[in-house]
Amino acid sequence: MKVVRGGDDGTGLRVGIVVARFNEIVTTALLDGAVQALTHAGVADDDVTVVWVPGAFEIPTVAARLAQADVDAVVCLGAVIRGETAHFELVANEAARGIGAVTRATGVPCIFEVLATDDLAQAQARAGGAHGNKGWEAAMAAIEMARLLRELPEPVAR
Ligand code: INI
Repeated sequence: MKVVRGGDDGTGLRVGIVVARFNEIVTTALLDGAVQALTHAGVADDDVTVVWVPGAFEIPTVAARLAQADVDAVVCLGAVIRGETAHFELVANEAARGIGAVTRATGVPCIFEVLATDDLAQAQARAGGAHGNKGWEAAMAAIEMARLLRELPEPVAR
């Protein structure tokens, strides 16, 4: 039996972070958590690229560009907070759909950490508050997936 686990060693990995400006008080905290986690895991500062986009809807476009360039994983950070219109649903759904499409099309792990919450307090609780920092968790997931893919065999032509 072969068991493959990715582990948490970020040494030598190149990581892109795409972060939305919308609800910046939350996303800045997610970004802080993600950067701290990458540093803790051994990712070199020079191997981290942070790109700010207007909102969560724009994340997939930049995630695709980074994934097609030279990163081992992309961390996607945003905060969608429920308002009074359906805009919330549209933005959250498109961000999820778009990031999922990029990761499957490119084969590069694109970690989905776009919070979708009913209010600001719920978001802040997950961005360095009572529920921890989802940015940290996202960064660790990126490292695990990047390492995992290096361990797995390359696809073969059939
Ligand atoms: N973008 C977010 O990142 N979070 C939100 O809560 C949000 N809401 O609720 O509107 C939001 N909207 C902007 C959207 O992501 C795009 O930037 C905008 O529609 C332009 O394409």
